[in-house]
Amino acid sequence: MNLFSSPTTSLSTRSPIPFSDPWMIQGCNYQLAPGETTDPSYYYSYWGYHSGETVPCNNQGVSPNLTFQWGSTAWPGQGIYLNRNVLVEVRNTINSPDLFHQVVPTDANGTATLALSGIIPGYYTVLIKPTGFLRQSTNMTLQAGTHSVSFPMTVSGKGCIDGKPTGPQLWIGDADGDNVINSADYNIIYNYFNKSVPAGYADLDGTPTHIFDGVDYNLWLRSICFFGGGSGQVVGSGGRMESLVCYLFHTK
Ligand SMILES: [Ca+2]
Ligand SMILES: [Ca+2]
Repeated sequence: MNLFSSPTTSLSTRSPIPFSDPWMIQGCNYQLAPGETTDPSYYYSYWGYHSGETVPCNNQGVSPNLTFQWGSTAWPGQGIYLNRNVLVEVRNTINSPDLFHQVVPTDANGTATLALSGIIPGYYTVLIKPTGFLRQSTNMTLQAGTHSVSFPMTVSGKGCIDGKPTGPQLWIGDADGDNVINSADYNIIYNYFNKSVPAGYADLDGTPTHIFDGVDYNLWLRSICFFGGGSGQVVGSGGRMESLVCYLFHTK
């Protein structure tokens, strides 16, 4: 990390490179210097306010806690149940590998709390995937302490007939858990229609009986229609899932 730039080898002419406070060393929050402001043009003393001091490191070794809520508490009344397994992932960016992942069950309100073990304070992409839904993501700062975040698990698509914006629609239809809605999910619903949802597959509406029926089929069909754009498939945030994650996703 370059903190200063200089046109010569003389450090006395160095200029600070702007960055956002608080900045960190090995995951430690470095406090503002006495009198320092968050103004990026703040002038840093030649001698440095913290010269020779131990870096404050109150946060190091403490994992952030995440409390998240997905969906709407109105959904159970509409037949979509929120108490189901949810895969939680933390990445540096949407396309980088998982730094953390864990499957956690949410309660009837779609809420769960977990410790993000090994995550040092920083700015991250957090992704969740409730069973049956496609993955959604958000970017947020994670530090020691508890963080709350919500995921709507809805997306506005285009009407199948009129092509007009649909407004928020359920981001649902992934029966086999690969983060793609396509004919493979249709075949599963078709093959097990009016039967119990087999192990390894996700009931879409999450009714206590866990049966594939016309409700699940309609949820799949609406997503293909609203989000598929005629392509016959819909891919969730971060792309198709890897087999390892799929395995975790299906493990209770
Ligand atoms: Ca799928
Ligand atoms: Ca069902």
